[in-house]
Amino acid sequence: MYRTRAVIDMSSLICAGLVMILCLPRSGAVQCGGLHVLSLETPEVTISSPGFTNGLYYPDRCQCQWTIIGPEPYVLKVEFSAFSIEESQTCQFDKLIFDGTGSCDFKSPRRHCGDIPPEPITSSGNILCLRFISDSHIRDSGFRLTIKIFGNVLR
Ligand SMILES: [Ca+2]
Repeated sequence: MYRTRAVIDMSSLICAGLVMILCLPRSGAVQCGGLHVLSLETPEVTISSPGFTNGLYYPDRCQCQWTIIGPEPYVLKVEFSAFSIEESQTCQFDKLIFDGTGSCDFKSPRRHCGDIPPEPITSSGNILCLRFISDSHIRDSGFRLTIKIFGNVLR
């Protein structure tokens, strides 16, 4: 059983280097994403999907990217406190993806969706990027996660 949908593929924009940090639902643009620099004084940041803190479902047509940079030699660890993203077999519709390699090119991203939060994710270096992508149909309550400086195992 397949639903017919007009999927707006914004991946070509990412390839062109134009990483969008917007949701573009029919009701109007919503900003999302950002850059967070952590330090020993500010060792963690909490990030949530657009609308989450107001108790809203995330908008359609989001393309959000967050970049988190921690101090060397620490790595970064992600812990989820809420997770509910439109479920699909391969998370091809709505998804949360991470790149902890430091390159933030999302070359081999694992997609996350559904109602079961991923196991805690740890970056391999001091940079972690995440993207939240939603398509143009069916929304959910979204996610909230905390990224914190972790360990002392880089190098
Ligand atoms: Ca959706």
